[in-house]
Amino acid sequence: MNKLLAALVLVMFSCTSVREKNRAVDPPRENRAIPAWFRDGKFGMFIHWGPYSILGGEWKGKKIEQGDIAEWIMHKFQIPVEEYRKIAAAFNPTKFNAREWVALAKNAGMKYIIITAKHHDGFAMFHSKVSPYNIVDYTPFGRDPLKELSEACAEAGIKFCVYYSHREDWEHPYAYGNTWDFKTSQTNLDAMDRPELFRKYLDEKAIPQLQELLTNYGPLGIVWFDRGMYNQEQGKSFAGLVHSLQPDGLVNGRVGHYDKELLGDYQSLTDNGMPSGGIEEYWESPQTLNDTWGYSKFDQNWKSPDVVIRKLVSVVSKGGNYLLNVGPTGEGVIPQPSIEILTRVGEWIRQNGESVYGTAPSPFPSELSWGFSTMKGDHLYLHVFDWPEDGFLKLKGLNNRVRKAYLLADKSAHLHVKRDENRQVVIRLPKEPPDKIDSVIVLEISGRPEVDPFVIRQEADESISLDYLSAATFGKAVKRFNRKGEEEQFHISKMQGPEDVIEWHVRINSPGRFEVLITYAAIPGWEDGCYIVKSGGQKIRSAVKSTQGWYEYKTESIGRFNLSESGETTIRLYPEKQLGHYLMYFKSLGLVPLKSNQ
Ligand code: FHN
Repeated sequence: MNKLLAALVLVMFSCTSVREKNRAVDPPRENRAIPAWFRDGKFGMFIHWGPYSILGGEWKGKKIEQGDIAEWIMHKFQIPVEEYRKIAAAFNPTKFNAREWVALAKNAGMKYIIITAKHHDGFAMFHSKVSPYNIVDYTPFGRDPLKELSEACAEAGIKFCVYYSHREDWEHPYAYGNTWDFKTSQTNLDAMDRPELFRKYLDEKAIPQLQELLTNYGPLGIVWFDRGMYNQEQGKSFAGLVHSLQPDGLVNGRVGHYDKELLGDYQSLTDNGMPSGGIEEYWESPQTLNDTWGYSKFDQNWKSPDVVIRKLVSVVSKGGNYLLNVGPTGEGVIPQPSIEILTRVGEWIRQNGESVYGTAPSPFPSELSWGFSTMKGDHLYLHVFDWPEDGFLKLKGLNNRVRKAYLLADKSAHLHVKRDENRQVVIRLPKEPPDKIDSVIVLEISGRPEVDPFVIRQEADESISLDYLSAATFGKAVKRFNRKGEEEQFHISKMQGPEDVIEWHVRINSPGRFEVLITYAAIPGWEDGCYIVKSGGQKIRSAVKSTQGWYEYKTESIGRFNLSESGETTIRLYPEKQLGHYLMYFKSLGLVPLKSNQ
């Protein structure tokens, strides 16, 4: 290849990758924009607080074990509802001070607070006229902490948000969950035992309480639902209520059925979930500071400030928001270790906030060996966790000219930058990192980042594995998360027409013939979709088969490719024609080498 052609190819590849990455900040839903406070804010406080906080992980000498979650104590020890009511009736958190909690969050750099308005125990932490089982009418405390928090948040410029357990309610005889008190409760997560009774619970408690929350507490940033719903219609009616009464309010991704098409304005990852990267819809990861959400006097397994800061940076560099939990005591006090950790996080963020707030995900298609990166316009932020011993930080695949490099902690001291023989950017660093947890280096570059695409190599057995992480997506195709299952939760979907392309760059070192396997899920009704898998001049055309469920992935062989030349090739997958539905939930392509006699 002559030099001009090589440069042209480089530019084409670079544009490809940049286009792919820029799309990560596009709104996930066609009609609803994600507000700037969420998109740019990145960091929120989760608060799990309720009568379980009084118990602190212990009831009648029985203890919640380390690693288990204390807000589930009623369920764990099957505390009869009559007895749990007595515990709730003694709730008197006189040390609660809304302004102090909000100040703690604000000082830590958090931009929103989500508090449990009703957790699975069914107790309302707000003044509800729908059920007397609430903190104002049922306890000596007699105050409405949500009112106080919403006002303190408004004063401090923090978005106030509520958590509401919409399906699970251990106090209500017709809701899901309490099988030890009620023969009438719903007993399994997949199907309602008594739909007419569940409907009564929705109409008598969950929906009217949600209406109260949506009308009595000013503007809500998010209504955070949990544990999914029986069917999409029910999920949509909760999301619809939020959107109709609070048009600017967001709904998280756990509102609908976990095994069906995702509902909500953004995706909630699994608890403490960290994706490998690549999600191209807005997402948030709810995470604990120790191992429990609700207060446990036993759980001292606190994450260090270093770990918390690095998790924040890692989430943000992958395009997500970090929702970090505190579990106040029954007296209304946030545990001292939480305060100390958040205070240290705040110190770091005051110095480095520019590299977190309002940033876009890393433009690099794979992880960096020494840390993470974020970007904003023509500024690239390199978060260095492992300070190189030889004093030189190396960055592969960046094609822009670096105009200026400096430490975020000291903008006046410019760092020397050169390109080595492999075209890597090499930055000369001071001997000691300014921050042992994460030192941020700023690269001011010419234009928006242009980076090399990810190149997939053949495995040791010469097979080629093409997955969501290594792909670039175009048109409407997006890399997504789904809630079902604990693993393998990622896929690419929303392809509806030939311009909605999934693409991989592959380096062939051992040419040959390959059997092409595809893994995907498709629901009944999508069988009219056909797709093309293309490599150079070779094409495989195949028809979608129903796998019977949204996330029921199946693998099948669809044909053969002859990749007879060494070097780089591009493999693309796209719908053959325009469809009225998604093509499939794509998981992976596998190219398995064939022996000469096969
Ligand atoms: O069951 C709850 C749990 O108690 C806690 O509220 C977490 C927070 O994300 N959500 C559920 C489990 O996923």
